[in-house]
Amino acid sequence: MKGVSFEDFDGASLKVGIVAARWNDEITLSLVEGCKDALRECGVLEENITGLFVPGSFELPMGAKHLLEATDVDVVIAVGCLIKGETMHFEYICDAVSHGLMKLNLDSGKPVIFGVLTCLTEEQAKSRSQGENNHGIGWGKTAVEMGLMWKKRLGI
Ligand code: CRM
Repeated sequence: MKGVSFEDFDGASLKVGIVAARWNDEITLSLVEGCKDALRECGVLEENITGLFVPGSFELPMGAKHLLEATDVDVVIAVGCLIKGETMHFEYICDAVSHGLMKLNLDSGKPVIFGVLTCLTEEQAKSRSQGENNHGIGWGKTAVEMGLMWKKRLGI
């Protein structure tokens, strides 16, 4: 299998936030479903999943920060899809979002999962957001692993 393998987690105690961009929403909605499928498989309760939409991927760090500060989530998954156009917009947003989300991880101390596809074509984005190759599944499991790690470190 390409990618990473995960243990069987018990996420029943976890509260998870998902912030998703509306740009390329056919892709991002499917990625969010992949995340939710994985969270459910790991035992995360439906009522412990909080969702928030923002306009585009550039807004994801601010949306994730809002979830961390205004709710009691243990971990946030930031979901977006950037598809390269004809200008430099793609490069600037990719750079800003990845740095913004990493900064939030380190500054807040809570895990923020990088659920952003950065694709050269729409076909690449589609193939990574559907079926068994839906990358949201891995991001959901990563959220549970990192959320449990964070709770264990705090002894809660
Ligand atoms: C995205 O998720 N967003 C895109 N955005 C929007 C951007 C942000 C605005 C306002 O702050 O800048 O919401 O995240 C884009 O503007 C573009 C256009 C790129 C271009 O070449 O014109 N693309 C995306 C995108 O692919 N994904």
